[in-house]
Amino acid sequence: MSRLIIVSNRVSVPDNKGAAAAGGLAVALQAALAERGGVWMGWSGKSSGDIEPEPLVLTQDGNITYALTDLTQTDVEEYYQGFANRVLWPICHYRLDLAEYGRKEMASYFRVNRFFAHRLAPLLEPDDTIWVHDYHLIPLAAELREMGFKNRIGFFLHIPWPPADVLFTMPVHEEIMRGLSSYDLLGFQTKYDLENFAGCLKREGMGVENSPGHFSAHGHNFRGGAYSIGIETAAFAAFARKAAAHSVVRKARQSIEGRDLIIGVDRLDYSKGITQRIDAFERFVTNNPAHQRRVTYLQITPKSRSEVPEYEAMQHAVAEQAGRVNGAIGTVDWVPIRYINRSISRPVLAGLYRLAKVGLVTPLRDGMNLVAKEYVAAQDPDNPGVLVLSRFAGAARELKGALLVNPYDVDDTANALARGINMPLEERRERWRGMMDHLLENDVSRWCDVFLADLRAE
Ligand code: GDG
Repeated sequence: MSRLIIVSNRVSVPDNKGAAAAGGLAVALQAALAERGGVWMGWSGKSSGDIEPEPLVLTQDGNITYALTDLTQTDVEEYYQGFANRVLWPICHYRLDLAEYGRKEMASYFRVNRFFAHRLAPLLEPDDTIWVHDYHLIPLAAELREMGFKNRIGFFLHIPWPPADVLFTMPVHEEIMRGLSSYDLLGFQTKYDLENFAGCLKREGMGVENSPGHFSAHGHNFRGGAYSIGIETAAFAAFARKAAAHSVVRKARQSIEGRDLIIGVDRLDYSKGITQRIDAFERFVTNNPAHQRRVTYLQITPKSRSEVPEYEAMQHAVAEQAGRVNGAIGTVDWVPIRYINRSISRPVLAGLYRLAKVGLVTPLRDGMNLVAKEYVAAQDPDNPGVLVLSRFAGAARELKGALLVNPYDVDDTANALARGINMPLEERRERWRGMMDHLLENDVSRWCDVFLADLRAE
């Protein structure tokens, strides 16, 4: 079997905290690498200041080589914070209003991709299979092809792909489309994203779809498919069971005694719909006085990309909003919203999901949303909670037992909360069972195996 080479912006180098801390994607990719042997290359997360980064730092773990590079401070600011997080991220999440186009940032994005290709090249063997991840590295295959590499190269996009009218607002959309066309296999989260991609190709005659999922563009034939990412379902369900004994989870249970818990877990990001969700919670409590003082909404929101201005502004806005709602509807003996603005450990997270009667997952747009899947996996089969899920998350295409909402419609989400909190046990069990069976069958290892099998198939 040929070796596997994974390239992603950030790399999960194993630490001594083990699989429980790592998250499903890292565990699945490490397992795929261990099976075949290979390399995982990416950015170290560190800046080399204004001097050229040192050579790659290689760490060997069994048959896996982790290869990390620093980036100059200019590249961190222009490629990562700039083009990746202030152009591609908002555009792919349909937020034209937040995209900040700058020529320097665009140039840096392509320059860093070339730099990655040159650093990766000496590690490559002719029959290696290369799997590139996410929006930071779209031009990587084109750079490798230009250097003469003929390897099979696949790409998986973790975030949504927008329709042509949205994508084409980006000045370099053609180069981005050409970059995608240099892969052998493109993986999207859902068939809607794949359809949007096909629409972008067709719109300006950049390429054609010869048959479903088979494209020709920019002189290259390639395939595209929907590969919905999963989680490590069985392992996550086991953490959640065991986490009941964890001291933090026990304390949380005591502190909500007698009240229903609603949980939200998101990186602090404008795509996650956190402010609309807090409004919906307030509306739910106001419209349902019987639930006043009988419900606690726990929102866990680790800081993310704080160096990007939109994220910094949001950090203040959400904290202020949670404080305002608590002030408006709270009482001396009831704090309606508990807002935690830092990361908590994965096993504790699993235990908290299990305590919650409702998992409230309402992104305005999301490639997949793993929190929705984790919430389902963590439930007690005898007494499962209810998932309230945005119809604009990729996960909504799969999790048929969720209560689907339009997160822009505050009343819709508030009504779903009421329905979830009041749902009879029988209905909760039935909805949960269908979702859990789906997640057990379509877990992250399967996602990885199916993508790699398709990439290797001629
Ligand atoms: C991108 C796409 C796609 C969150 N808070 C804590 C914590 N988390 C973990 C969750 C979950 C992960 O972070 C978040 O994953 P999501 O899928 O919800 O969202 P993104 O970070 O935006 O991920 C998304 C995903 O890629 C995979 O393809 O689903 O659509 O946007 O695993 O549990 N983990 C811990 N403490 C926290 O406080 N330990």
